Amino acid sequence: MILENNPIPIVTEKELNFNSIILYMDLDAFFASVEIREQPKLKGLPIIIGGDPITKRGVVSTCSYEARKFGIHSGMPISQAVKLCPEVRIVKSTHGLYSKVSKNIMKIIGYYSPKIKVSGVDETYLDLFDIVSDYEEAEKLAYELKDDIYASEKITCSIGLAPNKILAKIASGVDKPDGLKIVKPFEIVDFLAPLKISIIPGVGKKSEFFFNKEGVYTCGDMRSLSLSKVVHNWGKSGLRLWKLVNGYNTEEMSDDKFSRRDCKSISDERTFFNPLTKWKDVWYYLNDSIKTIVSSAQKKNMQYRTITLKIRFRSFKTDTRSHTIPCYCNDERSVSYAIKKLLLEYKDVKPSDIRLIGVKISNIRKITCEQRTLEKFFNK
Ligand code: TTP
Ligand code: MG
Repeated sequence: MILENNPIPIVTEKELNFNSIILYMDLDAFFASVEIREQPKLKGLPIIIGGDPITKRGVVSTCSYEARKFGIHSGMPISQAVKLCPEVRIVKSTHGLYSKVSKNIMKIIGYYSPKIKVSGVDETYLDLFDIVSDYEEAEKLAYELKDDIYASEKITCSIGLAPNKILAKIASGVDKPDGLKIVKPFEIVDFLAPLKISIIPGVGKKSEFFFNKEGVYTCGDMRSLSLSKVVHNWGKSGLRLWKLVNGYNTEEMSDDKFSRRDCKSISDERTFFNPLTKWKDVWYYLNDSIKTIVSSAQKKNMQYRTITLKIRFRSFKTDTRSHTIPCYCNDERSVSYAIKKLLLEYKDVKPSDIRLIGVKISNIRKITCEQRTLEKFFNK
């Protein structure tokens, strides 16, 4: 595309292509949801987190969706919030708890894709490029992620699925709470058209004011302007918005924007303070560790290829032996078989010399929807 009287191409080849599917997850009313989980009697009530419940001083960190109906929002002075809703309950924040919940959730999300970008205490981007092949699979994965988060922490989240980070973030907000919104490349223009221009991250109150002055209230208004007018009025930042509302891919999803947070391994160990005398007993405890690990991996929908046996002797010398199998597995038999084989290498050791035994699985990956479908097909 050529800008009038300008020989430089405005839309590059890359901006015409959408190669990735980005998932953006944002927890719903995060601090409030955690407090409601801890005190179920607060469920369904307008509540505020932050400030001092006695003096009613401070600002609102967040509030329940019931409180939002009264116009209360983050950053508002509590005194003002109480005027808007006199019966609102003020709950003091429990910060240590929020970061613990956040860490657990980010760990769960890390199982889904190694390409993850945590952008806040309750928000994360995932690049699903290597994980799914279309939006249908991405949707299944998103529902699984929502279920996993709820099963683990009993709080809900909203998810946006779209071809780039900006759109995924915007999408996550439109069906909150507990929402899932998908915006496919050909839907971008219609999806954005009715939304306020300020929905686009980076468009603050000041720039919104200047856009409004030119009659631009919605993304659709911006789209209807000629490109030359946009560039003349707002330069590069205007051009970026114009490309976005016209459905071009304004963002390059390069790897370096995502850090790799692989779930590297799952392990379990047993220490014997009283020496065991028989191999049968060593095997009994090893078997218990195997069951624990396999069931944990199955719950997380993980597969693995490497199985490691760890033995610490009474002398505190520690030995590890690993076995990598050709295909990914997630069944107890494969782990048992590998551990038995590795254990044979210690047949000359006296069981009473063993202080600790452990099992670890590594070389882990999440089972994708497609792989599960294939497995179901072959197991029929
Ligand atoms: P947000 O994700 O912005 O808000 P939220 O999760 O409470 O609600 P939503 O359903 O709209 O996503 O922020 C996450 C947490 O960060 C929020 O629960 C509390 C904290 N926070 C503050 O402490 N102060 C603030 O001004 C904001 C915006 C958030
Ligand atoms: Mg949130």
